[in-house]
Amino acid sequence: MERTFLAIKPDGVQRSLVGEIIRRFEAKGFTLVGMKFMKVSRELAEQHYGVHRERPFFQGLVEFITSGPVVAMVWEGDGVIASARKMIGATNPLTAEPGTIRGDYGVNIGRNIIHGSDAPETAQQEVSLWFKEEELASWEPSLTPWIK
Ligand code: FUP
Repeated sequence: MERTFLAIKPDGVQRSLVGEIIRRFEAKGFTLVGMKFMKVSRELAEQHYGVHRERPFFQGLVEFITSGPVVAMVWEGDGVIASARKMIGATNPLTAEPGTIRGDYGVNIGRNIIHGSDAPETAQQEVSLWFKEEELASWEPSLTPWIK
């Protein structure tokens, strides 16, 4: 079953959007298989955003993601990687459609509330960067016959 990595960033936590965000993915029919509330180390932040290392916003991004606790999660479901990206919306909240998380709650590109893996390879890398295998639990929700 496909899995993706999602993280509610420090601004999402500070703005009390944790419940609302989890609610959306639960209501959609995806299954939560791992979750932790944690402060991100500089090392983890630099690894996670490694592709942006040379970009001008990199230092600010690392400062931001390490500035307060985040909610790191793994979600499972058919097409969950692309579907979660749609539910999250465009990187820049100004262009994110209403109805998406960033479109509904985001204002600034540097404070865009949530991260979601953008492709199968990055999903796999990010899940194993943030979680140990024993921190993930596969289970079958009783809704299964209705949505799968
Ligand atoms: P996304 O996959 O939508 O989270 O976006 P990217 O991987 O392209 O960017 C990662 C993060 O870098 C974004 F969430 C916000 C930040 N960023 C900026 O601050 N400025 C930019 O111009 C682009 C990205």
